[in-house]
Amino acid sequence: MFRLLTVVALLVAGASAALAHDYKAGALVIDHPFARATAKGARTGAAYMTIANTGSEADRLVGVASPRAETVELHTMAMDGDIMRMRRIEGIDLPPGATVAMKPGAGPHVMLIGLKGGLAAGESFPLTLRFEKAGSVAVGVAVEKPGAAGEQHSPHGHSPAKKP
Ligand SMILES: [Cu+2]
Repeated sequence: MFRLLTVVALLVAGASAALAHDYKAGALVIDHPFARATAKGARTGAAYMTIANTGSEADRLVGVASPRAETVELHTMAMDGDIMRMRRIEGIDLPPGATVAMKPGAGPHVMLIGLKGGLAAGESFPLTLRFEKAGSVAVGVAVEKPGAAGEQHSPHGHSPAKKP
């Protein structure tokens, strides 16, 4: 009985390790890059991940690229009165010891503009992150089912009129 339980525990641990994929680049640990599935043929999507700087020197995420979209940008979202707006940012600071969480609904994220086909749950696509000190890191972004209403990234648009 004890042996059986051990095997089950190992299987469960193995499964969650496969889902929670992470990548290391120098002192940076990039955990679980993911995106939410979009409508078929959607032109925009967003990717999220957690980046921890375990070193003693500051680094900065300064670029993102993917063959999956025509343009990939770093964005942030912030409340402007009652309206959630997003804007492009040049980089994301990673102070020593800091963990920056990109997650749906608020704050920084990777914006995919001009998606080549929508994002389907279960697929995975390549994303390259460029850091000032750690250099370029290739990660795989796992596409997950759309979240509960209100957690989805889609409501904010990218109307050209709002661009500076
Ligand atoms: Cu965005």
